[in-house]
Amino acid sequence: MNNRFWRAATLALCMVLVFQAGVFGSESDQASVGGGAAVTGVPSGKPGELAYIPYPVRITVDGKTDDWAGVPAYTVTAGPYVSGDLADNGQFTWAICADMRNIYIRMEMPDKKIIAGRHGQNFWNEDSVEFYFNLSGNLDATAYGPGIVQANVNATNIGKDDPTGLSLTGVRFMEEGYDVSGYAFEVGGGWGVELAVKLDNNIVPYHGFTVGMQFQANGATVKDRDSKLIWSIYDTGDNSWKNPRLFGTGVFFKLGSADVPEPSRKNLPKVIPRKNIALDKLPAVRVNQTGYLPKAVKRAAVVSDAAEPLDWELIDADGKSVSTGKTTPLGEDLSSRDFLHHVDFSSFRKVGEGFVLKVGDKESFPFDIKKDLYHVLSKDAMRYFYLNRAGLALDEDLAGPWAHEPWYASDDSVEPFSGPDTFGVVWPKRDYLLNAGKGWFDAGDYGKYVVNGGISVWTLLNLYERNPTQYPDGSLAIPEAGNRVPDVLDEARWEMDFILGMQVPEGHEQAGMVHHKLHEPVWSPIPYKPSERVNDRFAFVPSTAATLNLAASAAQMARLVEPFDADYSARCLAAAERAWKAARENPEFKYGRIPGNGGGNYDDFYLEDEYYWAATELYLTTGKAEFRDEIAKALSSDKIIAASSAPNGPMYWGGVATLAHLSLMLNGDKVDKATLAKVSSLVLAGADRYVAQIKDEGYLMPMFEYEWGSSSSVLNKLILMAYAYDTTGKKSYLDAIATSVDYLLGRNALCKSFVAGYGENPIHYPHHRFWADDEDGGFPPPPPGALSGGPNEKASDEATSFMVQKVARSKRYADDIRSYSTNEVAINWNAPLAWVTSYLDEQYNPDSGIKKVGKGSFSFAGSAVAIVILAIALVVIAVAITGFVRRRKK
Ligand SMILES: [Ca+2]
Ligand SMILES: [Ca+2]
Ligand SMILES: [Ca+2]
Ligand SMILES: [Ca+2]
Repeated sequence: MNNRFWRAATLALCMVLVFQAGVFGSESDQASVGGGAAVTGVPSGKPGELAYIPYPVRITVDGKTDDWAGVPAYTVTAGPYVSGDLADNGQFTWAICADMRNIYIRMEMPDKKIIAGRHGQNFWNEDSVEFYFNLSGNLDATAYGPGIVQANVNATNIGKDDPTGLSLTGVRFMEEGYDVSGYAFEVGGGWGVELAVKLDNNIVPYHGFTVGMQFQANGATVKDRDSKLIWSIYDTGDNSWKNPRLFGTGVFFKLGSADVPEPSRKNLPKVIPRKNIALDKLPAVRVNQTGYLPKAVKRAAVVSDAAEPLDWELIDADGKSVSTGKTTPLGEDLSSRDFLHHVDFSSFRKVGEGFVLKVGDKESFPFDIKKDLYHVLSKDAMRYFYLNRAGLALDEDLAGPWAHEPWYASDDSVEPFSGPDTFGVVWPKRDYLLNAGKGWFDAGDYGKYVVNGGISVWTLLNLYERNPTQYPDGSLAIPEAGNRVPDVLDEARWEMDFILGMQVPEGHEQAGMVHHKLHEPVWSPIPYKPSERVNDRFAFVPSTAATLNLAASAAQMARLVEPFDADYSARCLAAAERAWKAARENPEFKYGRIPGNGGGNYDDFYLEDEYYWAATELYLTTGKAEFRDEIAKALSSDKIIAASSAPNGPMYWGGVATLAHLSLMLNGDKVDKATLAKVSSLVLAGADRYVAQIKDEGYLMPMFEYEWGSSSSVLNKLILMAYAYDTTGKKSYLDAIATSVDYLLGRNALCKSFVAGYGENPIHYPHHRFWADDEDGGFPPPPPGALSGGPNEKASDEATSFMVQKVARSKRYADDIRSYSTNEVAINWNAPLAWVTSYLDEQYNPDSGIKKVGKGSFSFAGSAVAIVILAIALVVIAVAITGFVRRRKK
């Protein structure tokens, strides 16, 4: 006999019998269940919004539920994430009643594997149930205070025989002195609790007494919580633990009353539906949801386990079939575990809107085919930086809904950290303040980090150095539009000024070194709006890595800004040379972790690449032999040589050798032939490796591991391919870039556009402290053009860690503000997005006003020249032959 079947069947029967009212919506008054003691006549409330609390009801708290007959019960299956199996943490049922001294609660949850006692005090992360009350009388309260509590009871309480000995956690639970007693017990196929919550002496139930209340269940089916069920429909994002206004409403109902009291709560929260769409409701035909470029490669992926090729059909906005063909079956894609087919409709080159790709009865989201596909997207990607500027009031006319007061303007006079760090090391007081205002907030937090600023500045400046016609003055919506300086230089300068401000001033110990980072000693909550001035933000210990980042990026800036602002250029170069000297004198300051909280570490213990990068930028700007020798030395190192074809990507904030290669390639006229040939061959080898990686991924982009920030690792690989295309003119590089961007914009295992505001199913809830999409709280949605870090096979936050056991690696992602490990945004990720989309705009949008550069752009001109030469040659031959014939005729 199948034991599991009988357990499930028994459970189902129990649920129907005992919880009939709840399962069927408690529509009617309660029928008598099980004899004369049953409760009757309790009015039905509104599912997820309002429930009546019958009293007085005689409940014996003994872990047996026969005394609950007739008390309405409610079944909850909704929540921000669900296990998908109703018999395994996929639902729970709750019931409530009271007498004059206690509120009684009963909660039960089907559960195939009880996981409890494995997460310390983090009961929320395992099988547990939660109840919440707001008995304060102020049901509009948006924060916890007297009379408002949350309590969590986990499954470790099963079998305890002392009802006063329950383990509980919660919010304000201890402060309120809540007296909760009861039992947890196993029931067929699951477990439950019967609890008494003793009423405060000040609270006496009366007919119509209105309270806030909430019931939730956490389910762990493998290890950590992977199911979160919530009764109140006002709480769609699991925020009741911080905002009691999201509770539902409870109204006490005196048994036997003829009238149904109205709740006194009138000001109900707005129900804000989550914008997430479940994967099984998304199209099986996966396309770039923004669209395709008319002349670029156009590929789609189709989830189907059909062994044979399928017919595909491209339908235009009028419903007309404009192109047809057969799919290519791929079989199983190992990263997603999806069975896939590919569609190639590259030969269709007509411009239009609202195309749909149909394969059998499956359809894609609608998409466009247009030349300027990336024109606005690339500018939005650039705008990310303006919208994250620190110390600046973002005006409504430029920033729209993302406008705000200046934040952390106090960074313009910030103290170096002193005193004990979290490791107990005491750092000495430094007698200077730093002017480290400006800069961009790094990511989802408000920290500013020199080593992540360095690569981000480099990426924007490199975009400009490669093609100075990109982002001329007036092209971006920034305050510096109209100052005669190209806007991309203005934007990069905002961060450069912060980096310069982090340098230890002359006349102090370690002068010329650069402080590693700047943030508060504790993480700020999320969401969170900072204030203008604070006194608990510090510049943490100088590091050699940060110092070399300044040397590199300031030298690069000096070279590019020189025609527009010679003074600033000189200032940057002087700072860069000071930094170089200081790094040479202080090579072993490899810190990052100080103070141990409040911000990311960004620690880097391998610095050969940083020396190489700094020497390169300094050499290209100054031409000094000292730096040229450093370049030659670095290029004999195996690690430097391997960097530009590292399987996870050619560069990141701690691996910067490839930045130097690319700067050298762009400035080939300043570099000796052998060096240029060497770095070019390294870059081409990397590009070839990454193009080859595309074949291994069913969703067609270069990926090795789905690392933290996998979206950016794809984009950095595409920058290498762009250099390869510029150098060789080989179309396969350009095709690889275009098709890989399709992955980021929706042709992926999640059918998700990882760029906010682009596509039918874009990211909505990035990990960002301001873009929390909570109108009530004054937090705007993410701005268009913000890139999510994307799937992370080592997903490690509260919203995703369970996926490591349960979900294929390219699907370990949650569009959830809590998911810093899969859904954060960051300056060093948006910078390559701006770079690559600007590149595609340059290549494919002749109307952009941007000049094409690189060999690829000369292919047409080149072939025109060839045709002319060939024509001349033919004429010469013809003339010669004619002459020969004539001579023969003579
Ligand atoms: Ca009982
Ligand atoms: Ca479980
Ligand atoms: Ca400008
Ligand atoms: Ca490094």
